[in-house]
Amino acid sequence: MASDSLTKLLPKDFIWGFATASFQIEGSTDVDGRGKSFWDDFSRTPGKTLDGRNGDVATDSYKLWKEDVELLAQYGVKSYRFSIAWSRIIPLGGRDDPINPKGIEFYSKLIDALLEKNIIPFVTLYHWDLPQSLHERYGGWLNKEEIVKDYTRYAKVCFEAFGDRVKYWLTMNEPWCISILGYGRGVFAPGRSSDRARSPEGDSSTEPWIVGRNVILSHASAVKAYREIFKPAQKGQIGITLNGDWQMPYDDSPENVAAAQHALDVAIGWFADPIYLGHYPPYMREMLGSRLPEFSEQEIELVKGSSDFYGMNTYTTNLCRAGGDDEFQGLVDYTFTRPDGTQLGKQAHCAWLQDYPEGFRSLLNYLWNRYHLPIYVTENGFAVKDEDTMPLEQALNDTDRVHYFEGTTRVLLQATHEDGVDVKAYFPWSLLDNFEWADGYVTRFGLTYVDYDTQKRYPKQSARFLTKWFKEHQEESSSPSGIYKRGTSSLSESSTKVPGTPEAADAIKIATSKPSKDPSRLKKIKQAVWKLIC
Ligand code: GBH
Repeated sequence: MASDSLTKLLPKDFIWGFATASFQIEGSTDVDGRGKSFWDDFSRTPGKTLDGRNGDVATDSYKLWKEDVELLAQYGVKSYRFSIAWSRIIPLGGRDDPINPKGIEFYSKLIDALLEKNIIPFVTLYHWDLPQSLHERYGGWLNKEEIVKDYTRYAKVCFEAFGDRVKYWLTMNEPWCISILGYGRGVFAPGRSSDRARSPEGDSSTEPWIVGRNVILSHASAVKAYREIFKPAQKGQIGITLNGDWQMPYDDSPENVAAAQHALDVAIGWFADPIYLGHYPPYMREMLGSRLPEFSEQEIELVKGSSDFYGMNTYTTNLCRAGGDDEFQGLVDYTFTRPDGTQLGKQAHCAWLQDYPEGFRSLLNYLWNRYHLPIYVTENGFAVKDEDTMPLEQALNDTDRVHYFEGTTRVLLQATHEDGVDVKAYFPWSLLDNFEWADGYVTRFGLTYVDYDTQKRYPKQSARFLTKWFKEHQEESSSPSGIYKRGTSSLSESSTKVPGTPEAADAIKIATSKPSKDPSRLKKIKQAVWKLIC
């Protein structure tokens, strides 16, 4: 049975690809009318990033995006998850502020180029880069009345501009991180915290929970707009993506078993329970009392059912022990050291990450059983210890990362075929080494190595592994698009060439490009398929 599931394939409509986020890759922070995001100055402030470096250049992808698309095509991905920088679209951010045509143009061209290569754009609207002016004007995420309206207008501008071609939307990336890391621990922009050594302002006991509520409402309001105004014609899917690692009891003691559930309630349930079940987890109220901001009846109606799928970002597993005073972990202590002194798995470069694929499988099962919705894994990845200081050759031979993905892909098959979990997508993080937030550039999560002196990209072994793995473990697409894509994948060892002529390839390009009013389009598509068959 077990070995059986490992030889079964993923269905042909399974989506896999690599993920990035705007501020982590784009650079060019002051060109073409982009307004400031609150990460711009935060990352330039001494002491906020480990290596003192900022997001001004990153992987220079605002300039090198064509190269990035080419790389994705070489990897043979079916999809690319990227995020839109709000302050490129609306430089000052607000609902009455002007739209920047250059910003629209940038993402529009990127989307077209992806579709041209038959790569599905999977778009995040907010991956942590709030327009600075909204933070200055009214406190950004702290201000419910303003932010919900401003975010909704921004989302609508994006649906309007890109929704003819984008069929997968994520409203927010990881609200726990937005709230806790930005307004509790104060390690991410805007860096607010009760710790006065860190921040002159902030209240870690109240602000994160207020921000969390406002992020949920903003998400839900944008989804309502999408469903009412755009979805009937555009027919896309929309949801939110949550971070959350598997939480395992340290041992069998009842208090540690309860602790693992408490950790899940605060890491995941805080957002997932209102969105999928219509209420906060009871433990949140037990822990926070009146500090937990309520939803009105009307608000909960808006929130409940506001995600078409479960968007899952996950990296590791924690062993949980009751105790400690960290509310952000549900008053639970985390460790990777088992009672017998052994480690859970291989240690990554960052302290919070070890390689434990069984936890990934348990989490998939937990989420499927609790929320009963298809799961899109929108992030999963590993940073090899000391990769940044290795010679290039050694860094490219990233065996620890390959091992990590061997594990997660194996359990992906097991969860699908043995456990019956409906997993629809898998996006390893990240296409490129990039700006790793408070870590600066010393922690590398890329499947592709970036030499920051030259901006040259080098595929790592892990990228080759994943390309090959999906080629071998997914049913072949019978659509012309699938055939077209296989032919363009030059990295794959056993690449089969597209049968047919250059005209056929051209015709398929037309067929797979964005729907136009061209009346002969259908005819061209038919011709394309015909030429391929013959
Ligand atoms: C993702 O978050 C992000 O979406 C992505 O932008 C980032 O590059 C990637 O991870 C790699 O880090 O010890 O309290 O500071 C991952 C979720 C949650 C993982 C917070 C690290 C540290 C918690 N993160 N966690 S704490």
